[in-house]
Amino acid sequence: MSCCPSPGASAAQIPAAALAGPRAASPLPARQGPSIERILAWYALPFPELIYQAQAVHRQHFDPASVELASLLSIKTGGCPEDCAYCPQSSHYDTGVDADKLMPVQEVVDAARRAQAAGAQRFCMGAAWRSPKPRHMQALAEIVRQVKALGMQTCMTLGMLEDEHARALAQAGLDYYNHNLDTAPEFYGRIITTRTYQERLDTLQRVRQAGIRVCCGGIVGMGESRRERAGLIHQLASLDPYPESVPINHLVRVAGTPLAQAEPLDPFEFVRTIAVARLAMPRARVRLSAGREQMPESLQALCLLAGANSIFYGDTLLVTANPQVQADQALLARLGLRVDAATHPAPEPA
Ligand code: SAM
Ligand code: DTB
Ligand code: SF4
Repeated sequence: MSCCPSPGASAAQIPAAALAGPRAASPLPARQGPSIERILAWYALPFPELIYQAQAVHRQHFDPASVELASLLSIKTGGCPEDCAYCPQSSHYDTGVDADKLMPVQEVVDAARRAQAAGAQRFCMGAAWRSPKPRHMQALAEIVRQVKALGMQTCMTLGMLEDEHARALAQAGLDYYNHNLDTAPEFYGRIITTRTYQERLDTLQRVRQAGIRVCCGGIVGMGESRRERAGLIHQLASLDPYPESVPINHLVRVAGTPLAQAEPLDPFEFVRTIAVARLAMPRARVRLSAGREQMPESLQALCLLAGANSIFYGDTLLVTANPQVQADQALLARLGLRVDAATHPAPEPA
């Protein structure tokens, strides 16, 4: 990954097509997490001081030598009606990803078994939908039951959910639902025009009400400013309670998407974002998510030092490449990191 001199990359640096939408007013957060000013002050700390503070908080809640491994599978690929400017699976862009149907239950369970045999503790299943249809729910519930029966933690990301969909997934035993806020409210309309920030918040609330743990994070490197990165962390930390699992994705620039030529983010700004997420959400699992394939191992190690304690593990993410399993095993061994039996983060105190 190359380095760009300005940590506060401005929206003017990304292609005009990706900047077509309006900037929206911020929705009111449900609870007051750290203020944007507080978060910006963390971002502005000297790098060693920021890493020290993030490490100290990390160690209060987690063993710093323990990392969680989650494998991903795209159970329904491509042809998505949403226009997310970063996404290779949107039908709005010509990225060479073909649209497919929902995978048969048995194929998904076989893939989960292989991921478990390779060492994954959690199996995350993604579908390129705006939202699942009622006719999909029986197969989805069966997938959750069978993957869980293997002894793996289960996570799904299927787009927006109705109450009854969330309840059906909860009843099947789904451990986590991934639904990202992706960026700050005021930048959202520049990236996605086919849904609103409020719709994302509504689904997150339905997931919580159904009793499913929340996995919610975002993407950096889309041309947002530092204040907008801080705005994302503020929104996440203001969810009530904040998510148990927070994926921080680095944009994977995919040819054919409006963000294919986005200005690269300063790598240290990415590490700062991980550290700030750790400080703002001390008990969450902070997940070093998309973008590792494009990062040197030294940068990944810095992210783990800054408070990340989970990675996506397996040769592909959903449709783009991830580091090879053997390379990750070797990296964990070189860093002296362990993979323990899966646990869920302790709930945030009231
Ligand atoms: N369709 C569902 C949704 O959007 O919620 C689930 C699948 S979607 C691919 C899950 C997440 O993947 C997105 O919210 C985004 O954060 C991440 N993602 C997608 N494309 C990416 C890219 N090119 N680089 C980094 N992260 C990406
Ligand atoms: C998340 O926040 N990142 C994962 C998972 N949740 C579903 C997806 C990353 C996708 C990266 C691009 C791709 O391969 O499609
Ligand atoms: Fe569809 Fe999800 Fe991709 Fe957006 S991120 S285009 S909703 S698959």
